[in-house]
Amino acid sequence: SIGENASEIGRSKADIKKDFLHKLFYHLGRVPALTTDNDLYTALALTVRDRALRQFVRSTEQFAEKDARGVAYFSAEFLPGPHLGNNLLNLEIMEETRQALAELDLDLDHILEQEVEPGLGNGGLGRLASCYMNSMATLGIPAIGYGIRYEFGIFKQEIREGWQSEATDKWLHYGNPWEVMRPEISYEVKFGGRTEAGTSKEGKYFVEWHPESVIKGTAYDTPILGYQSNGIIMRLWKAEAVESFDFSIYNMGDYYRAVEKKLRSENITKVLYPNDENLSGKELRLKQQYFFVSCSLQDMIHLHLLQGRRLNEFHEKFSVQLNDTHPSIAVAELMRLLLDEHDMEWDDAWHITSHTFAYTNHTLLPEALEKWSISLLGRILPRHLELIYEINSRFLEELREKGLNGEQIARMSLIDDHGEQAVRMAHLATVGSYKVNGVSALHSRLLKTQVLNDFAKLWPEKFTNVTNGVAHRRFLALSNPRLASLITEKIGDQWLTDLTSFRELEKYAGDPAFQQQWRKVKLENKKELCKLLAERAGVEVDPAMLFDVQVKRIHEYKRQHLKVLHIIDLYLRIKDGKGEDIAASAFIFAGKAAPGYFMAKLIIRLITAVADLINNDEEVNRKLKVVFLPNFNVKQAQRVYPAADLSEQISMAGKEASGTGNMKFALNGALTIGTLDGANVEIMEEVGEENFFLFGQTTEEVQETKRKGYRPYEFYEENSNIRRVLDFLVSGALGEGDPELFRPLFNNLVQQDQYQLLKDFRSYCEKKEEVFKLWANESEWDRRSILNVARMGKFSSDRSIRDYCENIWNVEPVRLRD
Ligand code: 26R
Repeated sequence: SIGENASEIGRSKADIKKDFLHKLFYHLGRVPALTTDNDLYTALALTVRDRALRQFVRSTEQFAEKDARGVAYFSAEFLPGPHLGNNLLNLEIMEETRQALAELDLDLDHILEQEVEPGLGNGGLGRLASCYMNSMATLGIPAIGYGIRYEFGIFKQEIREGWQSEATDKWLHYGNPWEVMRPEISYEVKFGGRTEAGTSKEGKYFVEWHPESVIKGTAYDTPILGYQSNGIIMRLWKAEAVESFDFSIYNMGDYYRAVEKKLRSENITKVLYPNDENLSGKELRLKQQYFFVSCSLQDMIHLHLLQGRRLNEFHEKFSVQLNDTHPSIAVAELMRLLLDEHDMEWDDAWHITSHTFAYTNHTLLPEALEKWSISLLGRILPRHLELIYEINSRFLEELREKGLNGEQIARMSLIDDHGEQAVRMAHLATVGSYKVNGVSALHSRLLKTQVLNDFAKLWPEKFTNVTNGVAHRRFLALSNPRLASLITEKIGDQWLTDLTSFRELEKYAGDPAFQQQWRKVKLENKKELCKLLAERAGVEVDPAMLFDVQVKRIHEYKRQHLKVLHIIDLYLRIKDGKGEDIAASAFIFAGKAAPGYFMAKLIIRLITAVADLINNDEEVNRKLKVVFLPNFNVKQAQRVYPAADLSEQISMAGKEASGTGNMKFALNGALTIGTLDGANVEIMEEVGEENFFLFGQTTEEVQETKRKGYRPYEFYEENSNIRRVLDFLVSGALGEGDPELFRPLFNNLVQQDQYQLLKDFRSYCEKKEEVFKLWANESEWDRRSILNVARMGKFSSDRSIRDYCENIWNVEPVRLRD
């Protein structure tokens, strides 16, 4: 086999050094005197990529040998973060590499810094996909991740005069050493045009699709390693024109038109849509979704047939996980491929399709539930619209037979008839899947009792939960090496493959010597973050302060402004000379706002305005600092979580599907202040109520408040604290003295307050008092911090993937030989 015969790639210091120099000279053609930092990075990346690809080839051979059932993870977003460090960790050659470079007078950390990460996702959902890739590889799951190779990922955030501004993310500018282009793995994808039905000579009904245009998708593979040996690939599709333009055309006009056509084709994978949780029905986005789904399904069918299998058993060999509804057009596309391109009958095709897909829902927010208008679908994907109508009419007929009434049937229809007719993609995904899951216990419950209630009543066995998890190797072993080695000294290193073994730390929670070491690690991490804060935000922070951190996409439901209102409250108290009980705190924020989301951008402006005010006020700035760290991404995240004392998870209950940052913070020893939302509920369950700062209304209370008619203005009138803080927003004290700057926020809070900030404000402030009190008691704080970490076992993405294997995929891990 290739894997076994491929020339051995060594793991020793000498091997790595030799290969690195080889890449530098012969791959990059560099003489030592002219070598740049990017050359060094690229040479090392290529050295490591060889080893990663070897693991991938070996794993693939063994999966094939076992004829194992596999998983295709369909995701419009992946946020892998920097590859180099993670791959060194997973290959267990970090130290050898460090030494090899040191012998060449090179510093590994400096080289690691050079990597530009692929920002091919918005936030939680994309990062989750990448955590799952690492865990699937680690556990030996035959898996492939399919997605889109965006030329421009999530925008780069800069702060200009306090406002967010967006710059394009040119992540491919210096090349991408991790990917392997596969020009021979490419598929054609059709768009537009019309369909034509006919009957063959044998009397068989068929439909032909005469598209307006055809675009080619080419595969780019990136190896993703698991811990100790196994590797899988993330296969991303890039769009190109079908024929590179026709050189036989001598007419200049046609020549340019041919070039134009090529450029238009490549548009499809140009840029990631930066809208988190808000849909605008963009044609190009629909094209992106269909493009990657079609390439991926064609690729799977090709592989399946190549292995000599029959299409009838497609669903026995593959499970396709739909990461939210973004790839849900796959339901119609697989039907099309089976019916129109592989001559199957409807019932057989539907059996295969509805036993292939499983759908994960990641949000309950109505504005984030995808809908595509019938007119747009009909124009771009005419055949799919027909198929969706057919799926729907059969589905509704089934409901009628079951005796459901007209109202129920209209609610469940794949077509929304209110206003402009549109296809409800969550309904299509639910009908076309054999399993549907939410991403935390609470979210899955709400999914069943609210958003998809009718479906859950119809098919109770279809619905399940898989609580999210995080790649603890990246978010602890790699990013917090000090804490990782302190823990390993105490309990050994089996936690790298079994996070539940952290339980053994519990017995040291009260040990003063251990607490002291624990505290020292946190302090060192905070000192490092301080350097970053000074460099990127221009704010000097004392590492002894309480680091109170909220990092996540900026959204009203996540309530970054709740934290800001509290900071203003503290500021006013200090100004009144009543701040003795306030712990010296650094309030750190980071996160991107969708470029068209006015309120979110105004919240960023509010944070920078409050930061300016407080950081420059001598009376206050020894007690409080406020920092907005620009351009939060995976690389920054890895420096933030290890340095946090307090994790802010303060969304309105019922709105945050899970959260995964909450897990990363707690894993690194932060205590959480949070609501009973998403996975916070389960985190609190695991760590114990007494080790968690809980505040705010429950989901049921939120709904009750709304039902009774919530009048936020009453809080403004009746609570003098709230009034003082809100009035301050429009007093002219913030943001260049313009009292109108934050008026929209003020109005929104006193008039609507859709996310009930004012209702939860008092409870939040009271909890903060408890936080400050506990902070004064160092050893008790440390004890709770240790207990939090000790009880995080459940939140490894290894556990999530095991859950998917058991409850959804019915896939067995393959024990791999090296
Ligand atoms: C339709 C389009 C506008 C769109 C909607 C939503 C594009 C992107 C998203 C991203 C959303 C679904 C997302 O990232 N959701 C987050 O998923 C995480 C992983 O499950 C959760 O932890 C988190 O609570 C949830 O907000």
